Amino acid sequence: MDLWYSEFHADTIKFSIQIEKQLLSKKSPFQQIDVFESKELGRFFTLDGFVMITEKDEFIYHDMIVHVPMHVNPEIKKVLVIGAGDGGTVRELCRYPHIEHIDMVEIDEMVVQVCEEYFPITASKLRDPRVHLYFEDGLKFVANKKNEYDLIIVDSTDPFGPGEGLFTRSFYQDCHAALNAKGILVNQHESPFYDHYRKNMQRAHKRIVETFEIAKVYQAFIPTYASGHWLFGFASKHFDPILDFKADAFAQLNLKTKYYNEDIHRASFALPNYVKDALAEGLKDE
Ligand code: AG3
Repeated sequence: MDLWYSEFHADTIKFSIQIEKQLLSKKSPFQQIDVFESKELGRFFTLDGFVMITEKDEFIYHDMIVHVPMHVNPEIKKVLVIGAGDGGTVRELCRYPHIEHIDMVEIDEMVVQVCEEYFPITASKLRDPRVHLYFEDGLKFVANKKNEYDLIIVDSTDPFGPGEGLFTRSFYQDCHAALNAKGILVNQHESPFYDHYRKNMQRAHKRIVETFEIAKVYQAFIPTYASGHWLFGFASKHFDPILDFKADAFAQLNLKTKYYNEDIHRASFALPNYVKDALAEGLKDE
């Protein structure tokens, strides 16, 4: 059988993966969830037809969304994770013994159920005693928190459907208020390459710059996301991700990581000119 999964990366660009088998197709109250098996990328799942994780490259995204902020402030103890139903972000956070408390707020309980069944390695730490799971709207959850967290990670879908509110100015303001004086916000920041994603990136950056004292963007190479060039946002009230990078703390922890390392930490903030220009251009919008 010649079965292919295809995703539009732009209006006239398709990315396809040959499928060995479709393992699940289910509609939750929030979105369409599909799980596939493929030869090259292993198992992967999509939400509303967009790849969220594949077994082969999820380590890149999860290393970069977690280990970058963790090495800027080695005293992070209390973390809020929004979205992230597959559990990959929590799995990486749980590798730090000094993290005491993780609140994870995922709007769609079905994503967690599916990932616990089909992606046990990614979801392996969701039942760690430090992890407190809430199946509710992250927007409302964060709006009720003040001065509480050292780190907020927004591991969301793209800005439509359930992920839409997680790219708004009022959400970033609520995150700012929910963070303590040394708090850091990291978010998945879309991609600079194709128009549609670039606009999402520009809008998010403008809103974060307007809300946070320090706002930087860093990059990673994620083969299964649009263009393979993906960005993350680092925002903080206090820390600069390069000037305050604690390389020694990383060495001491002796964490084995497959993507993140000391050089990557610094280098990931070095952006190509076309990306810098697009970010600067975006600040002028509206
Ligand atoms: N979170 C989704 C990142 C955005 C993907 N967008 C896309 N493929 N168009 C990833 C979940 C990993 N925990």
